[in-house]
Amino acid sequence: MAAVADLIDALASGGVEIVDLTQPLSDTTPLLKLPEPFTNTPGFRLHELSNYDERGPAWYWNAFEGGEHVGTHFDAPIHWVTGRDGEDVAQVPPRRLVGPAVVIDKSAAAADDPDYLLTVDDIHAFEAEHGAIPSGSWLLYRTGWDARAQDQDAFLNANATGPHTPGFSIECARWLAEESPFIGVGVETVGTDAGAAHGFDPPFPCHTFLLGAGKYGLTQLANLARLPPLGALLVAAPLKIVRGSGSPARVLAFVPAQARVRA
Ligand code: 23J
Ligand code: MN
Repeated sequence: MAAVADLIDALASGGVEIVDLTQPLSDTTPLLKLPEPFTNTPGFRLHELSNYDERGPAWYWNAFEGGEHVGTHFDAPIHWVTGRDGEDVAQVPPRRLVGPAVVIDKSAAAADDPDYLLTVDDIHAFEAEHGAIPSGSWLLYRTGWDARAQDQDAFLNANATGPHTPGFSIECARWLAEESPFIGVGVETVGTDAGAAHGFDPPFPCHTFLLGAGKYGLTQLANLARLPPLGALLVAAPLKIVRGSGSPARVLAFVPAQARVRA
């Protein structure tokens, strides 16, 4: 098999490009805000150990702290009670961290309605237009929310009735988990569920069904506008935190140059 050699050549020649789907991780990265009485996650923070100074004359380094579910991050099955007997983030097989990316663009719908919920019909319409979904794919759901990712208030888009951000319909979440060829979903928003999903039945259906089915979530993705609808390869690299429910992740896409959409 010459596939890896061909890939190395394609990377060298520019025939394949790497698109970084990761948001910067810092103390200003937006955070999920759960309603009372639930515990919220701490943000990401660096603690400087030395900076070429008396604490370490030739080296700069930091300690860091923060929740597992901060910034661009991976949700493991064990994160949700429905997946409690499933994999923690260290147990996710590497083969499941690499797969075809299927990119559905609902940024126009989400601009009109911040509570827009993706439906099974939307996914069937995508298939009719672009072709069949490969098994083991990741569904990457473009909503335009990445443009808000440097601003906590715009990103959460909360008012007196709570946060208003796009997500998946209850039926779509169930179909994704139980019937679809997808092994995970990736979103641009703070979580895989819609902002209003705490009030759905069941609450947080995307977490409930996907993680309960041993599938995965990726959040706060960037640069989905630079991917084609089909044809890119996703690589998600969460930290191998033993017993971890998730982890900040570096997420990359391998994109055939002629298929790349210029943002
Ligand atoms: C805990 C409770 C509710 C939600 C979440 C976490 C997430 O979105 C997450 O990051 O997994 S909705
Ligand atoms: Mn999460």
